[in-house]
Amino acid sequence: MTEKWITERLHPFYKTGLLYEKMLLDEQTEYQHLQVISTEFFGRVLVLDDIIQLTELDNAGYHEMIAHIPMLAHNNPKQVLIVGGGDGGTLQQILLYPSVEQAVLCELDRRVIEVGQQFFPDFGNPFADERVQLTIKDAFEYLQQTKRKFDVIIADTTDPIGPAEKLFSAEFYTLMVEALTPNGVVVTQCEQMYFDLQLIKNMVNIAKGLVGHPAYYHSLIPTYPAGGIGFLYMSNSPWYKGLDKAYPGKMKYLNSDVHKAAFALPEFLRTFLE
Ligand code: SPD
Repeated sequence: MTEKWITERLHPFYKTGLLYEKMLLDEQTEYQHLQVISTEFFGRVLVLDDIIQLTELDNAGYHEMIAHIPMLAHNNPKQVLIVGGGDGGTLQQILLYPSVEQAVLCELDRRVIEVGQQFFPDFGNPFADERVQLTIKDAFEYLQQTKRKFDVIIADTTDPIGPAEKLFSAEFYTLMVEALTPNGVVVTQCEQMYFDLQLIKNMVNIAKGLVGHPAYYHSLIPTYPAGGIGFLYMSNSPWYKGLDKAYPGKMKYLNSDVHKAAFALPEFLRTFLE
C-alpha cells in the first residue's frame, strides 16, 4: 500500500512530513485552505494553507504555554482577548480560570471554529461557555475600533504570511499594548529561533519600545519546524511573577520547572536579542 504523507515547507530549506491515514476534511474557506487529517501517531491534525497548526498529540506544549504564562503572570485576569485561536485550544485553557469574566475571541475565519468543534473534541466545547464573546473579524480592525481594555491578550495566530503578516507589525503590537489594563500582559506566537531569528529580534525590539518587561520564551512541539516554537511576552510586570503559582487544572506539558526553563535562551539567541 502506498504511504500517504502530508508535507510542510514553511522555510525554503526545510521540509517536514507526517504519515497520515485519512484526509477527513479538505476545503477552501473564504480565507484559506483548511484540512483535517487523521494520523496513527499524532492523532488528528489541523492544517491551514499547508502549514501544521496543531495535532492532538503535542498541542498542549503550545496551548498551555501561550495561555498560562500570561494568565499566571497577571494577578487577577478578568478580561481576556484571544486574537485568532479559532480552533478553541487556547480558549479552553483560559476558561479554566474562575477569575475570567469575559473572554473575547476574535477570529477571521468562522470555519476554523466550526472545524475545531467538530474534529477536536478534546478541546471540549469552550464556545458554549457564557463568558465567551465571539467576534468574527480581522483582529487589526477590532483593536483599532474597540475602546475595551484587557488584562491579558493572546495572539494565537498563524505564521506571518498573507493575512497574518500584519499581525507581526509594530502597529499591531502597539494596538495590543494600548488595549491593556495597567500591568496587563500580551503574549504572541513568535516563531522559531533557528529559522526566524531576525523576525524574533525585530519583534523583541518593538516590544522593548512598548513595555518595561519584554521576554522571549519557547516550547517543544515536535510537529512544528525544528520541533518548537517561541512566544513573546510583553508587559510592564515581569513574567516571573507567575512562577510557582497554582495551575488552574491538570497540565500535560507545563509545570514550574518547565515554566522557568522556557525563558532560558540558548546563547546565540540571548546575545542576538541583547
Ligand atoms: N508554524 C505553525 C505555527 C502555528 C501557530 N498557530 C497555532 C494555532 C493553534 N491554536
